[in-house]
Amino acid sequence: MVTTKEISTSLSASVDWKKVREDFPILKREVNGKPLVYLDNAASSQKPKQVIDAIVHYYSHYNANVHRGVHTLSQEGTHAFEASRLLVKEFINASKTEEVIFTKGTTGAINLLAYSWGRKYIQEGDEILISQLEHHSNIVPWQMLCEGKKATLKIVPINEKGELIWDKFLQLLSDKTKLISVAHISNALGPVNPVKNIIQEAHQRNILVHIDGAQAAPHQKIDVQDMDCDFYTFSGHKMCGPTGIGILYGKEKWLEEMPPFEGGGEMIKTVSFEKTIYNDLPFKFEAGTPHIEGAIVLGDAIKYLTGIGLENISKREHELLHLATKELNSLDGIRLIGTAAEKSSVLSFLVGDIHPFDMGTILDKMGVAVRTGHHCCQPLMAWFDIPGTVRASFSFYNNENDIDRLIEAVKKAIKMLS
Ligand code: 7TS
Repeated sequence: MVTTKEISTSLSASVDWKKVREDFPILKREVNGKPLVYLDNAASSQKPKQVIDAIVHYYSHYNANVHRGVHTLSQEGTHAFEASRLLVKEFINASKTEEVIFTKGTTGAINLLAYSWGRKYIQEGDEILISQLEHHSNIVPWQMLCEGKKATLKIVPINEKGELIWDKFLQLLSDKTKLISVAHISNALGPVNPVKNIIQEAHQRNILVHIDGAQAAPHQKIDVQDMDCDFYTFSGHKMCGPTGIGILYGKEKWLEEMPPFEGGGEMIKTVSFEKTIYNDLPFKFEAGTPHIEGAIVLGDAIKYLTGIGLENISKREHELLHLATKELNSLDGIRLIGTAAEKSSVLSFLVGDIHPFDMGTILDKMGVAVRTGHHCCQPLMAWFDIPGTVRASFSFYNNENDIDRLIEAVKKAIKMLS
């Protein structure tokens, strides 16, 4: 099998971004009579033809259930499914494939964690620490857990730039803190959190750390061993893969101790009415027929991304972010929300008192797709005391022309709405 390392090193350092863009058929379509400018990558990425072809190939050649058939199709499917798990393991530098659990997505993975780990380890009076920046997926499962357990959810505050306030974070750590669960990168504003420092501080106090990597895995090299996080979660659909598939990474020692989340086929070794013996990792957490196509094709998405190189992707997206920030800032009345020193390719903004929905609707009429609203971060919007933002989020397949089109559309919208 080809490993991600081999793919990365076989490529030259310089990337032909024009050619890369050609891989995305959807970028050739028109919206409202204008060529599409897709700047909603933080919500979901587009898919290259290599990924689309892999879906067709799976259903045309070896569609069958996995881990249960002696027949050739099932064996081929099982092989591809487990080969993809190996690719994920390499992609995040986990130490074992047993530490890689296929889930429905980041939301599914966090719910698994809250339900399984949380129910076992959280007791009355314990505290779980999240931040003001979190996506609802990294708030509500912990709220539900705390409610049931009479535990407390504590919130790390942020400053005006959207950065975590380090001193306040340290002050919130106590003997009662059992888990810290924070985003690697904020989806609404783009700041990159100092996750390595957070993990170091937490581990000195025997606190476990979950990192929500939904917005980081598509954009930068992830190394869970170097980071030393206890759990890491992310979604396939944000990184050129299919929807409905995601990953829970967990250190083996924690996953071993955790009880299963869902019961059913696949997660058992033997079942009798007297006693059921659960399966080994990772299958203990994968009850029922999995999203086979999703898991396999996530492997193809990983091959695609590592083929370009995560360092190259990161660099390109930063170039686009800097250019767009500069251009947007030159317009009158622009208020950027989230100006952290270290940022990912997300640009959230408001213009005067124009409502984000009105701006988004006009941009769409001009073929420019952005997200508007609270971005599933209502507590964050409440902190800034705003109804939401207009969010342009960039991917490596965007280009300078997309930025020109965004700026032109925002200018027109300002004229129409002011
Ligand atoms: N965590 C973060 C940081 C996210 O950005 C998202 C999705 C999730 C969790 C949930 O991921 P899912 O794949 O399980 O849905 N973020 C967004 C967004 O910014 N716009 O739409 C979805």
